Amino acid sequence: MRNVSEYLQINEEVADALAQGMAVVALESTIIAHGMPWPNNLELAHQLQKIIREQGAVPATIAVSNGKIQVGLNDDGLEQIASSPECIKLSRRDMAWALATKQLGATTVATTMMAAHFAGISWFVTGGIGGVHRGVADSWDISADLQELASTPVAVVTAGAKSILDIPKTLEVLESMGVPVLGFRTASFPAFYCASSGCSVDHRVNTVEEIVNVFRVHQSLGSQQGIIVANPIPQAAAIDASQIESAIELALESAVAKGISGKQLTPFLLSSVNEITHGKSLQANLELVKNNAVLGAQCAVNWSAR
Ligand code: PSU
Ligand code: MN
Repeated sequence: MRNVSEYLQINEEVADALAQGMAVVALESTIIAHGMPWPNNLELAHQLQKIIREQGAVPATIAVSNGKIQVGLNDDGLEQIASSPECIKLSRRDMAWALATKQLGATTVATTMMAAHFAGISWFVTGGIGGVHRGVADSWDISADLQELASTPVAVVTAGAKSILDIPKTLEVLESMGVPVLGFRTASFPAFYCASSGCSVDHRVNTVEEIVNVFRVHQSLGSQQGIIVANPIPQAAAIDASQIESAIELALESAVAKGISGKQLTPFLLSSVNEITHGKSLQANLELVKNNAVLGAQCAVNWSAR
């Protein structure tokens, strides 16, 4: 019954690179479609591809269209995702429906991991992962990203998680599910806009070689989990913790007042925080993703060289 290839469209450049064992880096599209405003989103999408190429790897931005999981968007594909209001945010539960009914959809961390694994791509660069939301006891809102990290062996390079989430609970779930959380040159789990959340990572790693070795051993053990490579935002781009905390509090209050929940919540909070900080958070967001693209590409290149 299983026939993934029927629903997978890998572009020629990515397919060639994979066939030759060259470095490939997956990129998600929800960050473009629902995480950032136009036209910054399209500009970032292009910049990420350029950064990854400069490091010697091939970028593969992932999305859904025409009944296929597209692995490796070209310029037209990127523009369509960045500019189409009808583009749907797809988590794992949405994938079969979106493919069967030929929706235009953007992939989250969960579905980008899923697609990368289908395609044979081991490295994935994003901004922030989803996690356990604040107020989880009432809402039961836990991102499907965590379940995917528990069951799909792809390495995810991230600037941690935003404090729109309950970071201690997010880390507890990752521990329960056996997902290694590595801090790149830090012992603290980064909080997206801030270099530190005040929570510890499991293990600090200081070099690309160390990251790659850990993931290699992880795979040798037959582990089904992904791993998290937590890469703090560069200091020059970071936002003061108290400033971002008050913006997040306001955004959360506004979400409650407007009755926003479920899959709309994360995009709503992102755009509210952007408004409240007068675009400062967007600037930080752009810088941290680019920083992750450099590290993710370096890991992929090292991974493929051996
Ligand atoms: N966190 C961010 N920026 C984002 C997202 C999360 O700082 O763009 C996106 C990612 O695509 C992530 C998704 O996988 O939101 C999680 O959404 P949810 O909480 O609905 O699972
Ligand atoms: Mn959710």
